[in-house]
Amino acid sequence: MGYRIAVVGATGNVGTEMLTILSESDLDVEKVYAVASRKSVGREVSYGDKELKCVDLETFDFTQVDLALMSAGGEVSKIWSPKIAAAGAIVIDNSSTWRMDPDVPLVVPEVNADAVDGYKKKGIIANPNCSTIQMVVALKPLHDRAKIKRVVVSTYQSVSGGGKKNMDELWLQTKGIYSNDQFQPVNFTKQIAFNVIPHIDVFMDSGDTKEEWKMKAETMKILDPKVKVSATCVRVPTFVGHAESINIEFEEELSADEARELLRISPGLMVVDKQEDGGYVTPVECVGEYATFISRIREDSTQDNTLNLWCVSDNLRKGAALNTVQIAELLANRKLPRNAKSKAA
Ligand code: 11C
Repeated sequence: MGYRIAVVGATGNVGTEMLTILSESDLDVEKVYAVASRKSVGREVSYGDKELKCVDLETFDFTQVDLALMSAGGEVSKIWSPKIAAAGAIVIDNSSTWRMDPDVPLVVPEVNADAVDGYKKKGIIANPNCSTIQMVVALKPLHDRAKIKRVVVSTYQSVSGGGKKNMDELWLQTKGIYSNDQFQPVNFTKQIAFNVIPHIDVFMDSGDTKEEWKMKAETMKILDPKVKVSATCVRVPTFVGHAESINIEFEEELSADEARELLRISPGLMVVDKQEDGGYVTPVECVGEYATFISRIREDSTQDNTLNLWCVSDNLRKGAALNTVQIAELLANRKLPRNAKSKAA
């Protein structure tokens, strides 16, 4: 008997990717439910070559599923994740609501798989922020080899990180500029078409934005609390795929050549690093891919034991839906039992 899975927020950017990746996964799946808010009830979403009709979050009986993959936003998660866990299903939550809760594990399978067992405390597992996930997958093998002291990262984040409405705004604004139609910023604080904006999420008292704070706090929770992270997060006018320029200072010496070989053999990573025209990966090439791509690995000649690299990943896949499904696979590999509260357990 396979697992019964609810995808909550099934019509969103991440929910639709979750359904696609689930349909491609080796996970033993018995039944998938597409769960959404009342306004989307009856709407059809694709699950592989099948169509699923969305059912209502408010009335869905979560005792009939073993896992709930949540991507319905922070406010929904705050209310619903504990309710779903109380119904006996394990929640894998894509919002930021539970990430810093000490009783909720924050998991990237390539980095801290064993942390997943922490789900037993609250029945909730948190999926990290997209920009954190791709960075920690890249940092992990380097940290294991040469101990990272400090990371300075600048991001180039696509508009899909903010949902479909942000993708629409980039599209309409780009067209509008060509056709002399005015299109004022709505979801962004400034024009995003043909521009870059150094502001993602709200400002905090420190002067960092919350996106920048997440990159620090989440990296410390997932990788190592001793690693220092300084981040500048920037929205750029690409639709899908986040890129990051990462400067990494180590305690021990690590050459670019050795780092390249380590990254090449590490899970979840693909190194494309030819020092020639086009010998690196850009966001458009990572769309729809599972890997996190690493390019431009080189020594930073201004400081001892320091490397620079370029990291690109599909923010809707490894940054969200894929990581969530990988956590589900991790649980299945650890023989997660079916929901004990289910009538058909
Ligand atoms: C962005 N990283 O690109 C954000 C989206 O905490 O899960 C994901 C926000 C989060 O806008």
